[in-house]
Amino acid sequence: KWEPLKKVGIIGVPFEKGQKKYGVSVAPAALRYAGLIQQLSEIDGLDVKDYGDIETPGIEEVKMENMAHLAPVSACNKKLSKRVSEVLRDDRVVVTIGGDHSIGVGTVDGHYQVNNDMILIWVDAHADINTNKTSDSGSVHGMPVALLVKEFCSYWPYLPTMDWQGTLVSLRSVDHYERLAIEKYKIPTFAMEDVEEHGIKKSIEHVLKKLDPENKRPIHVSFDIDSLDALEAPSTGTPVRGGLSLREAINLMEIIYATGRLRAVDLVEINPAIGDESDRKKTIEAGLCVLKAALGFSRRGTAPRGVIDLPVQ
Ligand code: HAR
Ligand code: MN
Ligand code: MN
Repeated sequence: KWEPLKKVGIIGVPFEKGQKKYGVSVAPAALRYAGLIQQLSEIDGLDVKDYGDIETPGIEEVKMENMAHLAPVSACNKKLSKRVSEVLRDDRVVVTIGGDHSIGVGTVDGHYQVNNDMILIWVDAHADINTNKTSDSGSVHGMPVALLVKEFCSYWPYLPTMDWQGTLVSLRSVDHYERLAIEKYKIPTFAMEDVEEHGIKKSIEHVLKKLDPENKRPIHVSFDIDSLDALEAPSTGTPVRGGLSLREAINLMEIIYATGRLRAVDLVEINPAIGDESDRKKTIEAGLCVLKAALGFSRRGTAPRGVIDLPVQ
């Protein structure tokens, strides 16, 4: 019987070389400044440990066709993967704060090292399943899913192989070759049309049932803030309208939390340098709400621990 783990470990990854805009590397500091650790610590019974930031300065660039900053991306992910495994071995749910989504390679790899039966739920406006042969941007944050899928090995020069099982949720901006890849390899997806058809609750229940009919596998959620509607989370590098409401994202996380099997959450692509003060505040608050929902915060409220009556005069 699975119970939610009441211990969490936070990793910050101030990394932005997986895309071209300045600012996404500031997100871990911005979230900490906004009260990340304190707000999580206020969740009933939750023990929060901060494992600090992953930094890999001074990595020498190597040239790779249509794949920018491959060497720094690899170095960062290698270090991150080890840290993620370490946090999981400490029996904590690992929460990784990006950074851009190229860091999803390291978080999933690190998780896979510890739980090779894990399932992955990639919540994103984009499919992030380009290779350097199909990408229009050459940015690695559009490629992590393709880097994680075993079937894609032959499309890359060399890669660790993973017997990956996962699904993409909240899609609404999929490139032509990405669509082809999804169809060719039958990657399960829940695009916004599907969320529309079933509602978020049924959609997530379908996802969980499909990936893990016996309810026994650890869950990894890689949450790109741009899965939210651009009105809900404007401070991000590639916003797309028509996305999830914050309420839907909270509900998604609550449902996954309730399984008791959530072991890793990534929160990526918040860019505090984009937009004005109100955009920034909205986006960071949305990120915090999503994380809190993933870690057991109850919108109903919780009575104080061990107290059974109101104080008297
Ligand atoms: N599909 C486009 C590309 O490959 C855009 C993807 C980038 N945006 C993200 N990823 N935030 O989720 O470049
Ligand atoms: Mn993404
Ligand atoms: Mn995205």
